[in-house]
Amino acid sequence: MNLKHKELAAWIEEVREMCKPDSVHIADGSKEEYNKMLQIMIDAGLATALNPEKRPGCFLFRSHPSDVARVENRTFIASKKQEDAGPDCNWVDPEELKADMRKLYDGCMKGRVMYVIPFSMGPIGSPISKIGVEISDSPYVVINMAIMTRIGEKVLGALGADGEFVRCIHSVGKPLNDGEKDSSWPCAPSIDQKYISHFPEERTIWSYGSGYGGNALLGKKCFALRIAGVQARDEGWLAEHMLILKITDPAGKVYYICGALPSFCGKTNLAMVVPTLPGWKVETIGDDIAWMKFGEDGRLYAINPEAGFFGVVPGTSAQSNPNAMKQIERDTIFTNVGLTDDGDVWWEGGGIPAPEHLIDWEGNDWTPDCGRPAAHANARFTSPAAQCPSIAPEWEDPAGVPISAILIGGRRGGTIPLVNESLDWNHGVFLGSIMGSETTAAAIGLAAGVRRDPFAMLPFMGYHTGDYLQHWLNTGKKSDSGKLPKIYFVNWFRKDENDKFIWPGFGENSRVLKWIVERLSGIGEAVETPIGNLPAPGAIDLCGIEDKISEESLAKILDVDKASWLEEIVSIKENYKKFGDRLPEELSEQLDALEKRLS
Ligand code: GTP
Ligand code: SPV
Ligand code: MN
Repeated sequence: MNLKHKELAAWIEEVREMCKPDSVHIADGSKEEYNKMLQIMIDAGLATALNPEKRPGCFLFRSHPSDVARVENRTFIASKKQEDAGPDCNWVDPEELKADMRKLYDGCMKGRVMYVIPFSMGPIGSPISKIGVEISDSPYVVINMAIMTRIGEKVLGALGADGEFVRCIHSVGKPLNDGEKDSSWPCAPSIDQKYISHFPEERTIWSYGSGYGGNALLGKKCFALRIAGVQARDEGWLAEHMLILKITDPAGKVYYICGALPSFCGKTNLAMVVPTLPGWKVETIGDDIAWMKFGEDGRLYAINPEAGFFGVVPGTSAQSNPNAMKQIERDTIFTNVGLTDDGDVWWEGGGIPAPEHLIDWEGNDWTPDCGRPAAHANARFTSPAAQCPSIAPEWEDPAGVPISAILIGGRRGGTIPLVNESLDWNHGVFLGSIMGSETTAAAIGLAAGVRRDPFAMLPFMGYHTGDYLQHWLNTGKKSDSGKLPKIYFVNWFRKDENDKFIWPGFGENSRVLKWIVERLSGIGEAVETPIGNLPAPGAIDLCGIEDKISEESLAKILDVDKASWLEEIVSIKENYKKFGDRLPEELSEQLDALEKRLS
């Protein structure tokens, strides 16, 4: 391919000289290229083609057992000054980090092809979109990027001769000696040889040693959240870890809602939710990331910068997420699920009885009584958004969709009610700042317990969290309060004394969405409480699910327990300490006001 972009060509050459691959391939993004790469991986034993009669166009990969999720303690923000990285980022001096990584990159692609993947985050040509180029020695990354983003020639076209792009380097960190046979999932053997590094001032990402998910598909968390977060701060917009959904009420009125839920807390499920309430319809715009900018009318417009979904497989069933089940029937990549003897995939919680025998995610024989799960808890599907049955026709609208409400929430067994409407923008940002979640399988090596995860961004911060929260507060000053989205704090995960979820969740979450929409339109009833506006008794529609949840249980998860909230305040204060003098004043005022209202 002839590269018009001289800077891009020079950078490719520079990386080639450092990594010393056997050859270079610039991805054109064609279907032929995608198929050819899969064939190469099947022939090399890296991929398994599933039975085309069961799962046409589907493939299975098994990762190395050490390489199954994001590695947060190996994720670095190498800003020039340490204070700009703040308390939640692992800071390393950029020059030292580069020196260390250059040694690792030196010759790291020996025996491999170096793929150059031009990609667009967001529809090509949208004023909100941005371009990146990922250089990777992993053909798995190429085909996943082809699904998750828009890649290839059309992106080079949009980049022109001098367009701006984010430089992303990725290597699995396993050069091959002459004649050495590749393993089925090459990666660096130990966790401390893995690096997920960000150079925010240079808008550059260097990843080494992992081939999995957000560690390797650099358009996703690395670019669209950490680097774009810094760009958004500088340029006055928002890059957020949020799903985007479209909801239509029985009268035909449409609302767009974003939702910040931490990893493993229900974004993909909510984005594709099938309402159990007659007359209501939900369609999907995005399931993980939202980029939002003000339109000329003073409203916030969101795009989904991605083109595919990288969704959690275990637990996905016709019951929990029928749209995802349909979506992954074809043309989907599965990673770390079980392989049945008839060439299909199987996972726990799929609502399909376990077969008598299968090959588990580690490649071993598996039987239902063997005591090990068949699929890894963080097994994922990679599937084009366009084939999601609930995808909204306007999901690629370059102008984005106007957002009416923002949901925030996490996994909390106690204290946090099912839904809580913030009093105003600043109070909503305060609620975002105190969000937390109990530990999940989305990352390796986290301690059990609640961790505060402001706006679900804790693992995805590219700069100081105090400044980030200030950026949210500033955003609220840019428009009239009537035009800003209303912020709602939700929690599907309250548990009873037997450790069982009280709220039925999934499709029934539409009942909470209904109340939110009714609040937006002015007819929903609420009671004022010290923590915010909660649904009035009877305001959450339980019609038809009286057998799943009683009014009494609902009252329990809509209660404000003063003692628990006072404990919560102690823990929030403790957490706020880490922001030091970068804790926005508005937030300490909000905390004081909450404490006053509670006493
Ligand atoms: P990431 O892709 O890691 O960011 O996760 P996500 O936020 O997209 O979460 P996802 O929708 O994949 O759900 C994660 C887990 O939560 C799965 O095991 C789901 O079955 C479960 N889950 C999702 N929604 C609900 C709900 O409403 N109630 C309950 N109890 N579990 C849910
Ligand atoms: C998450 O952990 O939030 C994910 C998976 O969506 S990954 O892309 O690996 O970050
Ligand atoms: Mn998801």
